Amino acid sequence: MSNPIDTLTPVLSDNWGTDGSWTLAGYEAQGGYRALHKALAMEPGEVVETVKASNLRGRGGAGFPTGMKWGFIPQDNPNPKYLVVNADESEPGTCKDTPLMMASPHTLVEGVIISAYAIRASHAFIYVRGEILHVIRRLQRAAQEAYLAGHLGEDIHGSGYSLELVVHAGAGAYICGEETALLDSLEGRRGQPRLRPPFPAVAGLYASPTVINNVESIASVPSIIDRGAEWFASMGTEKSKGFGIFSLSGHVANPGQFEAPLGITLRELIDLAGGMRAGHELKFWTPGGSSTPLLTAEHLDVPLDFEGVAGVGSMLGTRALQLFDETTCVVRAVLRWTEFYKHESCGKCTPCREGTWWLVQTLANLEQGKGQPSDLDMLDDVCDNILGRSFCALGDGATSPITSSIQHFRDEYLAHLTHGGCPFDREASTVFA
Ligand code: L3W
Ligand code: SF4
Repeated sequence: MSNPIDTLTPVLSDNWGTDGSWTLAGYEAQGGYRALHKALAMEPGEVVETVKASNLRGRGGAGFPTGMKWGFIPQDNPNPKYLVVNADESEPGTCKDTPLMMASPHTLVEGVIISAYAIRASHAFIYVRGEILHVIRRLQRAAQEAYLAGHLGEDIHGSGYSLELVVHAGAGAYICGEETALLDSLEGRRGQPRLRPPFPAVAGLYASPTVINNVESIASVPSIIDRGAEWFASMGTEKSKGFGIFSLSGHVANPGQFEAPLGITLRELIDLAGGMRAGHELKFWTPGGSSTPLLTAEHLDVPLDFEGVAGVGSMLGTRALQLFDETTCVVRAVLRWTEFYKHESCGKCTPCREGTWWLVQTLANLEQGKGQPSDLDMLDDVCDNILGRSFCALGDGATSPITSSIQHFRDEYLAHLTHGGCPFDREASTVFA
């Protein structure tokens, strides 16, 4: 039988756990900044073409082709061009960018310099979730080291290309992970989504052409430049190329991050994580955080790529795999997530602002034994009035756990009515207890 470890492709996580991996010396000892020198010897357009040829797709949830997004930057626009990294990781269950930035901040900094060079940006920003001060400090230190080594600043390594990098701390709002709310926040305003189009590539930060990419997307760029587009595209599946960091949390024996080719299955990943916790079985899971519809044990062999997960009615999202065993009450789990969306709703549009409030009231009533037989229809109806009618993806995401859990676990919802509340023993579950 093959060793499950053979399925791993440690590229971004290759130096995690090595001594001083977060220092410039530690990173350079492992070949760090080699790709930057290679990129600076190329024309910016060649760098864009290489990333396009690799078929790298955005790692922040939506999977939009990275090279294509860079290609949308209008180079004839006289305004400055900006690169912004979305490091506002806050989707429930998502914990891939934070360990990457802690263990190897220079992978991101090197990716930023190469990507900014490709789109001819003179300023780059890393917008970091405000609560993770330790990460902000580590990135600031890495940027400082990169300046001192001449990787950043004026005339980088005599190439004639100059770049300023700012590490910006957010203030702890989930909505600022939405790209246009992030831009408002970066400009010093309250973070609320903007109408798209125009997309940021045309009118983004300070109304100028702006590329916004997720941490993992940008961190993948140095390896693509160093090893080539073909190498990257040789991994993964037909339309979802390369590797990704899969975060496993919840009822698994060894939760953590596993870097593997896209298309790996949950069954293989559970194997890598040492199985479910002893004596228990998988009941439901999220493929990409709580904004992606729940799946069940029936979906253990679905290829975890953009197409495979969409084929069973969900989304790959951020590969935040949260696993729950049979001790977990799905209604309670969904209530907790919905409380999160209600709290984080920015209030700009009525369906999400009012709808998430109604969803929490209805779920809480069911969970506490005060539900009505009409509540399930009410939940479906409210979700129907949020989905596709909200201003941004937060509203849509709030409905995902509810509609998918009713689809897969209708009987469990009904049991809350007949039992007069939650029929589960909360002590038995270590999650959402
Ligand atoms: C130029 C066009 N650019 C699209 C760009 C657009 C954006 C990217 C993807 O949501 C999802 C969401 C969450 N010209 C363009 C264009 N673009 N058409 O492509 O855009 P889009 O609208 O497909 O997605 P999005 O708004 O970026 C992201 C889901 O990810 N998600 C959330 C993760 C949360 C985090 C976090 O914790 N920070 O990442 C998880 O599944 O629900 O559906 O750049 O500008 N014609
Ligand atoms: Fe704000 Fe929610 Fe509307 Fe998005 S969907 S703009 S988070 S109120």
